Amino acid sequence: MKFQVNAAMYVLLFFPFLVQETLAQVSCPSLETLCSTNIDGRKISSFVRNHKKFFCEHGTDNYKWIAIQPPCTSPVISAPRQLLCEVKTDGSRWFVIQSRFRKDISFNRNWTDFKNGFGTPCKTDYWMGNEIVHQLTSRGNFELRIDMIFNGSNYYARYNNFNVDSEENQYELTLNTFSGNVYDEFGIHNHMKFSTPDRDNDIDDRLFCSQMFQAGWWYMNCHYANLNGHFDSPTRLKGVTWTELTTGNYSLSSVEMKIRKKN
Ligand SMILES: [Ca+2]
Repeated sequence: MKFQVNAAMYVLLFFPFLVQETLAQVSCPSLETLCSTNIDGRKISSFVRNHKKFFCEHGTDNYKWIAIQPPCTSPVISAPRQLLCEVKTDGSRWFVIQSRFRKDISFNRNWTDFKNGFGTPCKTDYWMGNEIVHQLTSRGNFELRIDMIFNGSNYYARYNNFNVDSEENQYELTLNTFSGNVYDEFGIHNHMKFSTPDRDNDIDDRLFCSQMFQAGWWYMNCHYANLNGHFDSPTRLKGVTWTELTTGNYSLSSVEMKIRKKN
């Protein structure tokens, strides 16, 4: 009798968790809220609570990033992979789409690499991938924030609307409604298509900006912001530039681009 009572209590206590786990394995909840978390990054949303996560330390002051491997594939995540969330800045909940401060991997890559993404969250510099950014930003209204460090000072640029169109439309960029503590050097890239060293989508028939600067980016003819450039390149305009800060001659110390679904 005692055994039966204990067994019944066990089922009552743990059945909801069993159901939750089972559902998580067979369904794929909305990924737009994947990065939802509190400010210190320790309590993450119910969606990811039981799934693989890796905390990335940021100095000694708690965590800044969490890498999360979603439990399922979907049109947004077509293959199992880790994604990077930023959980410290301005209310957190950011998907990191570009992270460059380790300076350990090249951004001189082809269309397929930029489409699928490259780098390992928490371990190397990182490009989330144009396809997943397109899939995410086609599922709601997203904002973009760019955080930069130059000469020891912090700068940011924010766009209240951010969208990347489909591959069929060459991952065309849409962004507007700027704010920040720098001059808006990226806004002029609005409506540019993405170019890589093996695909010329810039707006100048005489130039092949991606080959000239050996990076994938939304080049026009060619750039005012070159955030996928080469750190500390000796070649003018080839660096990781934000023209107002770096001119064409220097590189930012670090840059991070992140997006967040607006409520
Ligand atoms: Ca061209």
